[in-house]
Amino acid sequence: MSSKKVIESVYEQVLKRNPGENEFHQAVKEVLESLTPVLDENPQYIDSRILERIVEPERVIMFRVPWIDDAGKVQVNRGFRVQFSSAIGPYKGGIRFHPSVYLGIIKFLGFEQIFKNSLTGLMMGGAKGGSDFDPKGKSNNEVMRFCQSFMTELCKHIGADTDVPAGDIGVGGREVGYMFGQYKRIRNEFVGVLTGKGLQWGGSLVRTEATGYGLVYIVDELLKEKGESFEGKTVTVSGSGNVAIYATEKVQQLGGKVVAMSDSNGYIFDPQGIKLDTVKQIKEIERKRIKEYCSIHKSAKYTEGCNGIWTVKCDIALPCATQNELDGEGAKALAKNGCKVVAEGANMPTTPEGADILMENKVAFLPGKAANAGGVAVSGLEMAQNSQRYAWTFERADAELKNIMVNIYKNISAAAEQYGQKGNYIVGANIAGFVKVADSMMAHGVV
Ligand code: NDP
Ligand code: 2IT
Repeated sequence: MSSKKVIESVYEQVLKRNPGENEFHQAVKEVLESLTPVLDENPQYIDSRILERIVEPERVIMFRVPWIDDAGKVQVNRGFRVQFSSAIGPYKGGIRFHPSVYLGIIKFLGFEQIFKNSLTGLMMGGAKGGSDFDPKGKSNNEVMRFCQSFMTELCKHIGADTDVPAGDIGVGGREVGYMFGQYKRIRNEFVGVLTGKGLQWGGSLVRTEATGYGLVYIVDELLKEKGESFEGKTVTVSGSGNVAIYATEKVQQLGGKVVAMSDSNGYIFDPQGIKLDTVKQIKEIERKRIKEYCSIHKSAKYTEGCNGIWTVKCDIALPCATQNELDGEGAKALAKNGCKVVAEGANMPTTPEGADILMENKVAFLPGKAANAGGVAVSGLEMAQNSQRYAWTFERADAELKNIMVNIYKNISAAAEQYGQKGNYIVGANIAGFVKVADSMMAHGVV
């Protein structure tokens, strides 16, 4: 069978076996479509059914998470951990708490994580977990009780050399702390079983900033190649969570001006440049809505609806909120307004149509599995520090992060060029991420 036919048949099987999991279908399709030239050159991957195996998670765990709210009522959520691939290291990937979470979202994220983790050059397999629990509006005690119940089941399936979760949407330092505490209590082990830990108990410096900083480092490398820099550039950043905040911080440090940010309700536009301390206060400390910014800074305007952010004129756009937030319409608006670079801080924030439109309009497009790999990369460095029972300085962790992001840029550029698609970083990232995993699977036999 030709490579193209193999890919079509694997994709059809994925649709049939995973009905209704649209985000998973979307993520698989994008990766498979990039791989034709690799399969042409490596028929051994076809013979060994690497594609058929790589789209099937090694293990899917789904469980009940019962907990008691502040009113004394019993609540029931659903928990997930999808252990997708351990070909190049222990399973590794974040945990998402958001009401939209269902199996299809966790599978898409776990699948992407395989290739992202491979791109970091560190020994980490791919996984993702989460729950349809909504942390918004919950008290600290409710969040703690939920995290304890979630970890009471999850702790049977993870371990420092087996599977190491971390944060994602709705899971930050607070939630990692509660989950770590419960793991330690049940298993009677003080080990690096989660990353993104507090600095006093095994966390790594730079992990909080890593995804956002890494995103800006890789864009900076791309700009350098064009003889440019962030200096004087206008930037829009969607979202106002962990990734968005630290992407904004690094853009500002490098001389760029971030003029817009958002949350799931709407976006703020501040032509004088976003005052990040205010955003940190509202989002990290008070856990309130981004709209509040405008009552403090009169130069800013709030618009209801988060998709409108793509109509703001900018040189560089960094989608850092959630999947499929940048669609065809948004991509057209960006291109029309002269945007030159889009780099994904979130996982799969651009729809396939959006990505096509951006590339047709010669907008440089860096996909999430390369551009947001800085977070998991520093998670890998946290694991290394935990193994050494030693903590690196901020400068050392930051320098390692920068080095990893520069290497990712070089590797995805080289892979795109090698397979005749110079400048197509989607293809470059998928191929560069895939080959290492596929070769490892070949070496391990049929497992
Ligand atoms: P946070 O929970 O800290 O922030 C999420 C932000 O995105 C919030 O501003 C939130 O708004 C917004 N958002 C979430 N869901 C939606 C939605 N359905 N529609 C519109 N806006 C939404 O999460 P992170 O910053 O950690 O994660 C952001 C993205 O980055 C995700 O795609 C995540 O998978 C990805 N990522 C995260 C990494 C990390 O290390 N944390 C690493 C690599 C990727 P609101 O407050 O209104 O919900
Ligand atoms: O999507 C991601 O890469 C993350 N949420 C971070 C995963 C991690 O293990 O640090």
